Amino acid sequence: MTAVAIPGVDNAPTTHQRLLSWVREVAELTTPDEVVWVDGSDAEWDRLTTELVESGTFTRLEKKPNSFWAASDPDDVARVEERTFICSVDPADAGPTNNWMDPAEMKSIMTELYRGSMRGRTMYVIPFCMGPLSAEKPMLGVEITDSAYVVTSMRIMTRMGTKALEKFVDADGTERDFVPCLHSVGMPLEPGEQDVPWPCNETKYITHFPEEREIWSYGSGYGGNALLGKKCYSLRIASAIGRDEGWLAEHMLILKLISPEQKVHYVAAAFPSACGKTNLAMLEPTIPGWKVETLGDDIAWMRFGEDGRLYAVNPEAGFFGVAPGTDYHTNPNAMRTVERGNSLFTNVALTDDGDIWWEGMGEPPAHLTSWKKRDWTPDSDEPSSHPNSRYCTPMSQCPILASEWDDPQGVPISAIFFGGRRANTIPLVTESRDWQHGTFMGATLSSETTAAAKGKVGVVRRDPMAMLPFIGYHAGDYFQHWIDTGKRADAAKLPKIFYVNWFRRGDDRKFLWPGFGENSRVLKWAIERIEGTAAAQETPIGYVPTVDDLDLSGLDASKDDIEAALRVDADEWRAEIPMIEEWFAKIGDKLPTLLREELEVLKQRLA
Ligand code: SAT
Ligand code: MN
Repeated sequence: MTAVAIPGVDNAPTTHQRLLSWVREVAELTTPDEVVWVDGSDAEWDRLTTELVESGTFTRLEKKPNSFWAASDPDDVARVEERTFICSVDPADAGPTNNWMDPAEMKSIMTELYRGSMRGRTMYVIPFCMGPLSAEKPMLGVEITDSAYVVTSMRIMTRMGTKALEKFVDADGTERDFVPCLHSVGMPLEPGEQDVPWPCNETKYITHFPEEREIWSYGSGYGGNALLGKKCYSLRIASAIGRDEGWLAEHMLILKLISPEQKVHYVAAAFPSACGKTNLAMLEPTIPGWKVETLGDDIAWMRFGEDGRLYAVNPEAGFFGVAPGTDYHTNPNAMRTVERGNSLFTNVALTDDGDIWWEGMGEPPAHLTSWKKRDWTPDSDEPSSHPNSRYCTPMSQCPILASEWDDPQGVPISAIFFGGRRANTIPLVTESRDWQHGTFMGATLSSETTAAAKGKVGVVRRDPMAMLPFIGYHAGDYFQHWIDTGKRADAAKLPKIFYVNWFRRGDDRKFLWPGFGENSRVLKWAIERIEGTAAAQETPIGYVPTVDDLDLSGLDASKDDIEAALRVDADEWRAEIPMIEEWFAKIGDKLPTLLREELEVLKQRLA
């Protein structure tokens, strides 16, 4: 092919040959007007945000420093799971929980979509690193995108630009591996054509090539579809890398819990999208003397340390949190984080004086501009903000950020929580008997669907380890990998696994447990179980506290409600069995025998 003269393509600030040739190849395919190598500087941020204001994508907020409001296309508001593919060479490696297409076939379809797709636009090259830059083996990636919104979001969510690019070539000149992430909104501009505020395409593909460790995304500008360091790299591709290298990439927050005696425990917790991970990560305990610090709100990479304990690192550098429902009561620390500015808000409402507002933030102002860019008043019959609207804000601004957050070693995990959103059956908290039983709990985790993905909300589905849309390979192999992980360590050093449900409802449909800061009572009990100082009852499903085992001092809630939240109802559980069986049948032959045995044990205990 004859080289085309695309301005900027040769201004590469690196000698990394594979990167250079990939960038040139993509530029020749997508034919942008120019190529910009992203450096991550303040000057670049100022230039891009100014351009985004001029193009109508961003509105600068008067009331928050260096912060912007964006409203997406109304059809581009969440992850598109039905358009997400794992293109492994062998379909069996994608398993029953992923969409699969032959990689060569997918590449030929997408190559045609990408052909000329950046015409009239700038192609940005974003070098980034997931996890600390000082890691012995930094986890590198490069996102090529034609969206400046993606560049500014990636600047908040990842360690990127020059400081990441410096890691691409070793001191001795060795070129490091990186994950190529190609993204186009799929809306080329003809000469003179006016751009729209939120370019995207009706046709969408979010595609992963696990063997090549590559990501191709087309047609969406939104969150997990477009910020490819997040779910695509740090969960789908990283889970496949973790399987091969013996570690875990999980959809988990990481928090540091400090007791009144200054004892420290680190907890990782997996919940499906939009089930309160960020709130738990930044929780303000209601029990005196206890403190929580935050290390991450969405993703944890866990590897064994030299001492045989499991250490967690958060690969991200920002929070991409669900806005509605977040306020000074439910999550004061998230509010304080965004108050400091330097944040992006997508699909929330805009106030007349240049601030943001969303449902759950107290009394609504008399007039707002809704996420659909329409006039909105408290009488409007639609919410002002999309239920999956998001704030994107730097972790470094979090007032309770743990000092270890950038430590490449990570932090040793004492407890893993699995949780879902269930109106019935699942008690407030259950402790597993051992790692294998905990793996069973995770593998059978269920939750009602939320607005974080397109589709019906409120349907109970199995969401193993809260990873259903994020496991980058066969779910049966993934469960086996969890079991094997437990076998690689001394049982006493493994984190203890708990199953929680903050969302159980009473007969009146009201939540039985107050949640939020009161969840510290459950954390405290879990830690005391680990330390051997709290009691529990053995039940068919595991160890469950009684009302007397939990520290409920000063809690303003009815004892009956707490009892109902803790109840193990054998009938409800017996009704759960066929659903678990159906789920296991879906996993098929690769379901680990040990999990089938766990199900048999549960059935016997319930009989
Ligand atoms: O859209 S994201 O995947 O980035 C957020 C989420 O669903 O958890
Ligand atoms: Mn998430």
